[in-house]
Amino acid sequence: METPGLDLEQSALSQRDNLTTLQSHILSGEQKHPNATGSFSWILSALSLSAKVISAKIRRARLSDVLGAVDNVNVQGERQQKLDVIANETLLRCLGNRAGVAIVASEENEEPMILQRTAGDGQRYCVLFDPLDGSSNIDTCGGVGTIFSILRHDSKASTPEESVLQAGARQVAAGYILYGSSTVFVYTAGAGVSLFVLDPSIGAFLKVGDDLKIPATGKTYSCNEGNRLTFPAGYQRYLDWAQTNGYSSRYAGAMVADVHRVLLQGGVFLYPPTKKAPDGKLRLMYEANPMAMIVEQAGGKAFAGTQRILEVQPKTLHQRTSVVLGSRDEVDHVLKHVG
Ligand code: P6P
Repeated sequence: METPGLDLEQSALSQRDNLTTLQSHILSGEQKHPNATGSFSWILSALSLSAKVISAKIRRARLSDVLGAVDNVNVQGERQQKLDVIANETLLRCLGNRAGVAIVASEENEEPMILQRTAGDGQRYCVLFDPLDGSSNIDTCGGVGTIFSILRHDSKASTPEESVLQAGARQVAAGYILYGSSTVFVYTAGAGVSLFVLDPSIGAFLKVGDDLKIPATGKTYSCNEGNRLTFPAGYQRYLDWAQTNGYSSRYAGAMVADVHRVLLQGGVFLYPPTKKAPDGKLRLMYEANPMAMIVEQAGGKAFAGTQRILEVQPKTLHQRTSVVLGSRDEVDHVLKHVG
């Protein structure tokens, strides 16, 4: 069933809809692949468990005194929030005992980590993630999220980094969890985008949308205009064009929140190169690539400059990129000025 533009009223679970949990959705997906080993399902199950734990921690952060920063700077040179550390550890603990996970790579850790050395047993995967994207929003109850990307492990790679440095087009699955006014789990395994909402009263993610489609147009752009004067001229020309054509501006300061709004309502999210971040600020492997897979699966477009994000060949795990993604026609409007 296609859910064009996901009218949130329609998506509400009506009494007659079947109740499908993320777990049952994963298992029914596995049954469609007769030679599936179950490894992939276990990984999604671990991500679901992580999401529930992180969501519970965030909802009680101010009560349990886990707000604010720790005395540490991560590999990105950014002050780590207490919940960055908690989210990262939660994901590592939930993924660590899943047989199908060969390697994990996190925004919070310098190097990818080998979890399983035994080669050759069934499908083996690399899981990359940003454990808590936009964590500086936490103290003010802003939206934050977890972003994940799943690649097949290259058992012939000589190093863990070599195995994970694959172009985004090779992702087998990607998604995010948004800890907002509700906790939503959005993912694709290459056959459309599905949306689940956590019902805390039963501790399960319930499906509310399948095969989501981004509206082809949406007169909203999303970028940090505080950097506008250091954007390359083409992006500034685009903003002039948008502002003289009646566009609205929306910016949450957390990629997951901004992309989720674009996915449901249309529009375009952009993080252009700036003087401070001449290659762009967002990370290719575990922010831009997974979001690009989601957006393209939903009928949108995702570019780094004039190159399709999913075709960028990564050189390093934490490399950054510029991003323009969202409604098909809205991305074209940006590229017309930038290209
Ligand atoms: P700025 C959060 O720090 C993040 O990585 C993304 O989630 C978000 O889109 C971007 O950076 C916000 O950056 O420079 O606007 O604060």
